[in-house]
Amino acid sequence: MWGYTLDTYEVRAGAVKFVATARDTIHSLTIYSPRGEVLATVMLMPGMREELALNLREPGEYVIRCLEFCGDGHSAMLSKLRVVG
Ligand SMILES: [Cu+2]
Repeated sequence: MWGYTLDTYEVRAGAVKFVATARDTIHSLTIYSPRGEVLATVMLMPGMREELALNLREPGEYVIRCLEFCGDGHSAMLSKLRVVG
């Protein structure tokens, strides 16, 4: 409900494609650079498959957050993706 399940939590720097959906209600998949800048956001809806292709060149920790208010656990809805050089 209030979290992300990723196939992997570490990728090599370069082209990364996120393929995502929501299981319960509307959420978003928002990717922040290691410097805290929003790189991209996509709305996730149950039953819909969204794709987001990014070029993550900078090694570091990319935070993934939800920007759609989705309920009690919304503010804790976060994950991290490590990009290695
Ligand atoms: Cu949310």
